[in-house]
Amino acid sequence: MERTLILVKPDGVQRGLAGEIIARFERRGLKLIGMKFMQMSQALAEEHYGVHKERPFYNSLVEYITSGPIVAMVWEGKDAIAAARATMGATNPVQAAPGTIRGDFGMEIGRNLVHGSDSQENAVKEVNLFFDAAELVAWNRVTDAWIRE
Ligand code: DAT
Ligand code: MG
Repeated sequence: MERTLILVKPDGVQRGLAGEIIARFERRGLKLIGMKFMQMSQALAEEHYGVHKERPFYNSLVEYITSGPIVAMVWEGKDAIAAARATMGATNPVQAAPGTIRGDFGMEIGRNLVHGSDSQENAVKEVNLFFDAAELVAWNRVTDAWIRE
């Protein structure tokens, strides 16, 4: 069972696409186990995007992600990380396939609407960075037998 951190980035919230984006993960069959509406601090953004610190786009990335409220979520399921990444689409929305979140709603890499963890190791780190254990809810979903064999 995997968990992945998903963020609706500030452009997604500002454009009124939070519900649409959340619905895509929900309809896919991933299970929501944590969610909060928040604005990221400078410190949280620097920690979250620490791997990109040396990249030329780092400052604008931190500025963008802290520029307004986001929706932070944890989604759970077998293969949750890869499934969520596929639902998001390629990092650059121009290259993202139609039918993906970025391919349907995005035009630029610096406004790509959504974040999703890219590996199990990073998922664990990112979930712990945004959520306390007590904020994650274990629950039985009655439709699971129709989503999972
Ligand atoms: P992803 O968000 O698909 O995991 P990433 O982890 O490589 O992509 O990069 C994090 C974010 O940084 C990405 O969502 C948008 C921004 N970014 C990545 N590469 C970029 C580039 N070449 N120019 C501008 N922004 C970039
Ligand atoms: Mg990434």
